Amino acid sequence: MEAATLSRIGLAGLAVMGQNLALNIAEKGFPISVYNRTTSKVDETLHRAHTEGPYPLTGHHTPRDFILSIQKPRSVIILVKAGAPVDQTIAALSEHMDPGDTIIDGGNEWYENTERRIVEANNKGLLYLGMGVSGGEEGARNGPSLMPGGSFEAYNNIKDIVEKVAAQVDDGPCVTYIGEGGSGNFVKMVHNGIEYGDMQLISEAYDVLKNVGGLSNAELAEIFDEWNRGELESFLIEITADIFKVKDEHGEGELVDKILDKTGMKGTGKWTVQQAAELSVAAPTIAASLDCRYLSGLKDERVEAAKVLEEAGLKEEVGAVGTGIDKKQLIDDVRQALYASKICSYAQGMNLLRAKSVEKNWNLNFGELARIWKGGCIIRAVFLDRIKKVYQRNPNLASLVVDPEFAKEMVQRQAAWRRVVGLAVSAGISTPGMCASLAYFDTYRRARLPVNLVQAQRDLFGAHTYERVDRPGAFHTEWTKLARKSK
Ligand code: 2AM
Repeated sequence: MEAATLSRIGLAGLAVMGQNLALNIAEKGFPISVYNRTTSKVDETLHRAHTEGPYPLTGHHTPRDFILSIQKPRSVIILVKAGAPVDQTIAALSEHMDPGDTIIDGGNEWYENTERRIVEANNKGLLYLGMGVSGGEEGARNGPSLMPGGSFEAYNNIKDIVEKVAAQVDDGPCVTYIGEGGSGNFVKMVHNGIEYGDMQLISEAYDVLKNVGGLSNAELAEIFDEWNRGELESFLIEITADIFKVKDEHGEGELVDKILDKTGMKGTGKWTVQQAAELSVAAPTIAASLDCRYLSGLKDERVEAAKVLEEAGLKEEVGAVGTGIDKKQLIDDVRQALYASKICSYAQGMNLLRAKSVEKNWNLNFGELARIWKGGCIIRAVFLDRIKKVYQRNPNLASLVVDPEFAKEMVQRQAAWRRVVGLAVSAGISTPGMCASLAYFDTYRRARLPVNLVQAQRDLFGAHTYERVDRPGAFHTEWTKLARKSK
């Protein structure tokens, strides 16, 4: 084959994300070779490249043909199911690759798997990147947010491609070299954890507005549209407004009311919470969103619990709380509660990233992370530009909560935030995300917490010792003896 006919890059794994990313790359003018274990998907992709294009895309039915069709040093993106399929695909492809070639895993992979594969690839002279890809099907096709980590040399080999393929915002393409090792996967994992938090907080805002405020779907659509023109402007608020507008084609009313209240999930949110615990970082809003997904899964138990507790005399307080409510005020309060809760959730996510960056020496640039999340990805939002600027001003900021501008916004919103949470508690409408954010705020901002008592208890039953506020050293007290003696 003549050099001129070789592709610039290859992509293996042509499920939804793979197909769309391949077409995006081809559309940007980079000749690409594609491959999939089941060859019908190769032909499907070829067909799309022809009808949506024509774009410079060639299809290959064997790993060998596929690899040999790419110009050296080769860069091959793989987008197959995380876990064993990635190892199997690497084994099938790397057999035909040469030293200096690169494998880029674009799946939602556990970061330690990437770190293992980096070592395995290096042993064969291959370079490796673990690249988080966010934006779903639409993002992959028209501009995702990309989080590549691993070999810097490998990143430089594909920099021109990923910078064209990624979503474009006012301050550049939504891609940057994240750092070494599995940092790209880790950052994508935390992005997903933050996404869980955002979605949970939005669903709570919906719950309060619907069940305490009595808002109809039409009113909710209007409010979310309005919110999307202000400080909450974001992809998730925008799509939420759209969801409320869709009628049910099988019956009366809107489709949203017919959807079973049971959430699916694929695991990145759970990993985020596990990592937070592992690193001793508090991430209560993200944890609350995960717990809520678990509880939602117990649909049958919940239906039963509702019955049992009603028989036990539990009365719904929603009606009582909802009467005489000032709708306009409630809507404005919920908007403010949502915004303040969101700041706390992002503070948790960023602090988790910082803890990991310190542990692994990744040297993560938080301003850059916020910047590449401004477009393409699911959490994209105007508010991320603010976070970017905050970290540019002060890369060592202890928490978003204490950035002077965010601090002022939280203080301005705290009365509304407390009203919404208080109202929800009285009405028996659970708002675990908003409550977790508020408790996080109230715990973090207090110079003195009641854990002096916890320390005393630990010292009493386990002689764990305690420190004093007024003198240095570790102290132990014979609490029981002294207490009984003084009686
Ligand atoms: P398939 O079409 O041949 O099933 C999402 O499932 C993507 O991962 C698909 O492209 C799928 O290929 C691929 N995939 C899943 N398991 C795989 C494996 N063990 N080896 C290669 N590709 C795999």
